[in-house]
Order: sequence, then structure tokens, then C-alpha cells
Amino acid sequence: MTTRGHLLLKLLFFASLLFAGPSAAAQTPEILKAEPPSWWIGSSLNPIRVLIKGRNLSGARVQIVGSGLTVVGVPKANQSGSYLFVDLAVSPNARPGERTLRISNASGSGSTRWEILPRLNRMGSFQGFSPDDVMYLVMIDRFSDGDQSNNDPSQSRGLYDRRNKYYYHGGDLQGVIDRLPYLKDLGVTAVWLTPWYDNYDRLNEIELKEGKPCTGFHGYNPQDFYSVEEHFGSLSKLRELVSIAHRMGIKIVQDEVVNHTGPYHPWVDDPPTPTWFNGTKQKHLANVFQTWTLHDPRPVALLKKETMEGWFLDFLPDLNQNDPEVTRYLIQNTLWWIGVTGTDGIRMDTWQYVPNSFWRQWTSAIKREFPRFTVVGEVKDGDVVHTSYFQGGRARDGADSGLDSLLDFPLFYSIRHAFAEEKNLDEIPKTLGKDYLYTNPNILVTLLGGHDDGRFMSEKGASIAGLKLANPFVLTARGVPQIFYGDEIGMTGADEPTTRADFPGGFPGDKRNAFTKQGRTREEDDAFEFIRKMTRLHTELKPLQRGELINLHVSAQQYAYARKTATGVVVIAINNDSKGVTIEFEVTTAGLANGDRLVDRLTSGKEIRVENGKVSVMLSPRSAAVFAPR
Ligand SMILES: [Ca+2]
Ligand SMILES: [Ca+2]
Ligand SMILES: [Ca+2]
Repeated sequence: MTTRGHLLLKLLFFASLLFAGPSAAAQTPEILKAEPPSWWIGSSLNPIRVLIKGRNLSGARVQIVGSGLTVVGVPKANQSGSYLFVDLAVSPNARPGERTLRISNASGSGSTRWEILPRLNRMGSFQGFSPDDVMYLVMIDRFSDGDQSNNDPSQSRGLYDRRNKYYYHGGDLQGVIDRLPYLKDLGVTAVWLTPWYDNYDRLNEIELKEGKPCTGFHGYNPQDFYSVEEHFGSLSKLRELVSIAHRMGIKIVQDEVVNHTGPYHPWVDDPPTPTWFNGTKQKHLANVFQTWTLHDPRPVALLKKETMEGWFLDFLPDLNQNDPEVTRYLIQNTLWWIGVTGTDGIRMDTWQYVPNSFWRQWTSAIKREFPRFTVVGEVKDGDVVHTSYFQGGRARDGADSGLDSLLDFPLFYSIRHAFAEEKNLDEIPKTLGKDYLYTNPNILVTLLGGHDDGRFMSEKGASIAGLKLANPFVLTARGVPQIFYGDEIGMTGADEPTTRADFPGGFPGDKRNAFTKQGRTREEDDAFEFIRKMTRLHTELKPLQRGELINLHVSAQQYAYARKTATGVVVIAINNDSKGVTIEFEVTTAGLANGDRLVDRLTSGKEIRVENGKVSVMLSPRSAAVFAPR
């Protein structure tokens, strides 16, 4: 900059002081929000960094009214005085309850409540999911409307319209509570709920769907990371849901996003630090989705930067996890949700677009506070080489992410090809043959459907017969099986908006209720009963959970494998051909001996016997059998 430029800036600066200076400095602090609003005694994280949002916070002092809570160090405000970072230490001997934070400057003070929570009751909470579970993905807005009073809330009027597939449809947390007995009956032991963060209260006029504004009904566009979406319920309703689910033996998995905020988050126009986002609304990179560059040892720097820091779809503000304040905020936010709700796991959105150096700190903080807790990351890719790169257990890009599990999309595509499109079945063992690339393939979350893809039953060539092969496979193979809501009754929907259709019977005025036997069509009930039988087998037969997977027979359209533990074995045989077939294969590697007898627990009830170290299995066209010892 030239000297003249400097002079001009100085003049402008003094002019601004003259106009706004003394009076602005003398204005009383106003407090709008404190994040987090509470913390518990005995946390592994202490002090807590509280981000206060308000006005006139520059140079303000913070005092605590009440005991057991102290301010550590000097609070730090952003330039516009709209945010203040304050470190608060919770005494191990504090009495739980509300305290007052008084924030003052020369002209006066403002205050806000802040709550010290009791030590966490860890019994039955923070359990982590495992291959013992059967997970079920619920899109909150589209599953069940249990409270019609929140369908058109005053905070965000006009976003509810069941005829518009991009608007809110009324599903909520009470609806999930109401359907827990249905899920229990189906054999579900863990429910993954799409994000419950407060999403924007207005129409999204930046992202047009079919040329028209849409809403954040899906939950992935937060405007507030510390509140529950008002269409879904409240924090107390959420805590009620988790506690009822836990009493019924069902875990809850929270869906989180830390890569970006929604387009209308207040930070976009007023960030707490200058580097809060990668770029600004006016000037940022667009995401080019060149994810292969992330593991390329010779990446083109710009491509990699555009992928890691570019704004999703050019409008989702990309959080800068290299800013230590952002890192601190996101870590505390995650711990807070787990601590105050009691959840058991996290499904993390857009995993690959966030640096491993951040993930290492984030996962370590979780495990320090909640050692059994587990996280599954979304890496939407069909390539095992690519996907496995993101699993923790080894350093990648300079840091071990610590990530437990991934959604198994490579296997998802193979499942679709084989069982929906009736292509060769051996694509599945070929995909599983790449398991050596994962640090732990047994904890991957396996699926035949999800909320970002068209449904299984809408694939070209799909049939209930195929669905009745894909489910037994997912529920007997290695990994943590996940069912997408409605797939158990063969719901259809060919693309992202239609895959998120309302569960029939979950909404006022629905003509039938597919949550009940009477409300299902014969075909739906047939699929439901079959899948229920399969989930029950998964829960009953322990080798289907923890057993080693041993391949026994592979041909173009037949696949047989065992799941073997120290104490038991189950043999699974699948025929994907439209013709019946008899296959014979060795079973000694599965620990079976001559004379051992096994019976098909899934369909035929037929018995097979081991002779000469082999079994002979007759399979009807497109059928599966699950053989367990008599
Ligand atoms: Ca509702
Ligand atoms: Ca909202
Ligand atoms: Ca990013």
C-alpha cells in the first residue's frame, strides 16, 4: 500500500471514531445467546469456552454471580463486538443449577443464565453401536407426525406443505417415540436420526429445486448448532426420546454436520473470527468434488484446496477447521449434544471434506469423555481404495482421524447391482475381497438403501425377490447392518426427493397405516415379515454379529459363506439366478465336521449334513438360506 493510501485510511479511521467512537464504546453490552448454554461437572474438558453472541462486547468484563464457576483468562471479542469468547471453569464441587454471567463495560452491564449440570449418569448411555446392532435410518420429517401443533410453528411459518416434496411434512421426535414399539418389533436396536439441529426458518431462495425455493426439512442446513428444529420438537422432547429408546434397548445415533453451516446461519454475515469460514459469502472457492486428490500423493494444490475448502454447491458456507476457535467450538458442540442427550453414536456428514488434523482432535475428545462411543463417517464413494483411506487406525495426510466406521458405499453399489439389477452376484465377494484395505472392515455400516439415493425397489429390474436376497445378505455379512426407513415394506422412490417420501400411516389423514399388519398390502407385509425374521436371526445367532466371515463357494450367481466364532458357526448360501441350483462346497474351514447337521432357519427349514467335509445345498431360484446347527 502507498503512503498516501495509509494516510487516507488513518483519516477514515479517526473520522469513524468521531462519528461513532465515544458513544459506541459507551453502549451497554447486550447478550443474545451463550453457546454452550450449559456443561456438566466432572467433564474431561474444563474450562469450557463459551461463545457469547450479543452487542457492544468489545473490551467487556465477565463476572459470575454464584459459586462453582470461574472465569479463566481474559475474554476475547471479535472486532465488531458481536461475539465474545469466555473460558469458564466448572468446579468439581459445584452445586448443579443456574448461574448468571454478568457482562459489563463502563456504561453498564447485561447478563445471561448459564447452567451447571450434574455429573453425567453413564449407565445405559453413550454405548456405541457395534455389529451386534441392527440400525435403522429415520428421516425425521418423513417418518411420523406425532405432534401436529408443531407443523407450522410461529418461528417459521409457511414451510409446511405435504404436497410439496421440498417442504416440511410434519414428522417429528414425538412421531419417532410413537413408533419405537414398531421398530422394536421389527428387530431394530439402533436408530440413526437425520439431523435435528435448528435449520433456517425461511424459504431457501439460494438453492432452487425444480426452479422453486425449498426448505431445510432434511436437517443438513443448520442455522443454530445448539437448538432443536422447531418442526421436530424441543431439547426436552429429544431427551425423552433417547431415554425411552434406551429403556427399550434401542440406541440413538445423531447425524452431525461440521463441514458447513446452512446458507442462512447468522455467522455468514457476522463471523466470530475473521477466519471462521474458508472465504466469505462474496468471495470463496466453489467445491469441485475432486475427492481423489485427497489421497493423491502428488495432488494439484488448487484442486485439493477447492475440494477441502470450496463451498458445497457454491452456497453452503465451509467452516474453517484450521481456525482453532472453530475447532474448539465444534468439539464442544459434539460433546455437549452427547452429554445432554445420552446418545450412543454419531453419523458424520461429508467426512472427507474436513481435514484429518481436525478429526484427530475431535475423535480424541469424544473418546476421552465417552470411551465406548462410536462414529460412522459418510464418504460417498464406490471405490474401496478411496473409502478405506478415511478409516482411522493409521496416519493419513499427517494424522490418524480416529474414525471408527464408514458407511459401506462400495458394498452398497455391489448389492444394488447384484440383487436389484440382477447382475452377477460375484461382484459382492469381489468387493469384500478388498477388505484388507480397511483397518477394521467389521465395524463398517452396511446398507442397501439410504436417503441420498433412489430406493432399492426403484432400481431398474428390482423386485421383492431381490429385496429378499439383499436383506439376508446385509444382515448376515460382516459389518453393522442398516435399514433405511420404509425399505422393510418395499417403498419406492427413484431419486433423492422421492426416496424421502412419507411413511404411509405416519401422517394425519393417511388412508392406511403400514406400521400395522392390517394397514400393509400383502406384498408389503410379506417383505416386512421376511425382514423381521432376518433381523431376529441376526440378534439370535451370535456368529452373524461377531463371527469371522469365511468364503466357502463363489460362482457367477451363487455365493456361500460362513460366520464363525470360537463357539458357533452359521452358513449362508445365496442363489441369485432365476433357475434353481444345487451347490456343493467344503465346510471344514468353517470348523464343521462330518456328521454335523445344519438347518435352514430362514426359509425352507431343510436340513443338510456334512459328508466328506462338504455340504450339498439345493437352492430355489433367487433364494437365500441361513444354516445354523440343529
Ligand atoms: Ca409434527
Ligand atoms: Ca428452524
Ligand atoms: Ca470443508
